[in-house]
Amino acid sequence: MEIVFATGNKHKAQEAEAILKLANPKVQVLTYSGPEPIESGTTFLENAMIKARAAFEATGQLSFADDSGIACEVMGGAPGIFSAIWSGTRDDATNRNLLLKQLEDIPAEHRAAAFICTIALVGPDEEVSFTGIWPGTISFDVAGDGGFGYDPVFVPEGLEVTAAELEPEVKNSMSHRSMALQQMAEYLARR
Ligand code: ITT
Repeated sequence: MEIVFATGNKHKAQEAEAILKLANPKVQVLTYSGPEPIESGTTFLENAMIKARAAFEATGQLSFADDSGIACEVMGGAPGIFSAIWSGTRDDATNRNLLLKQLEDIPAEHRAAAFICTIALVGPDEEVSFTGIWPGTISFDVAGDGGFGYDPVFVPEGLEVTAAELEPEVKNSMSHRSMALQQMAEYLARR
């Protein structure tokens, strides 16, 4: 079964391919990076739906999109849906350095955060969504060179290293994206 993944983010594409290969080997992911629709929604779900609907309309094939980000408790859930452009640029290092600066006076016990990923799946007769939440805390410094985005400043619950210090297979076995895609793979298998 072929399924289109609408994303311009190559890291997301790599992770999704690896996760879905294990979760449902019958699913073949085709990455689509056509004209990006304006993400005018106010939630991960609305933005994921906007991206998935645009891909379905352009390709006519069953399509999914991922809207994701990091939410910090002490910041009321920010950066949230604005994670990719938090500093006003799309540069990962600039974005995570700004977040570290904003939290510099916040003590360890108030640094709770979570990665959130909502996947929207759109086809001719269906519109469904799946969400994964990966809890943890924001570190005081960057560490690790794996992953992307906020991985070097995110310490998953139960671990003492950042997500960027994990092997890709380990991140993909526990991440927010993995939780959401696993649900999508199960949905596709029973459909
Ligand atoms: P597409 O919309 O084209 O898929 P994007 O990067 O613009 O790509 P989003 O609007 O969903 O995607 O923003 C997601 C941002 O959240 C991403 O750029 C990172 O800054 C952050 N993020 C999401 N998942 C992450 C992960 O697994 N590790 C680190 N940062 C992540």
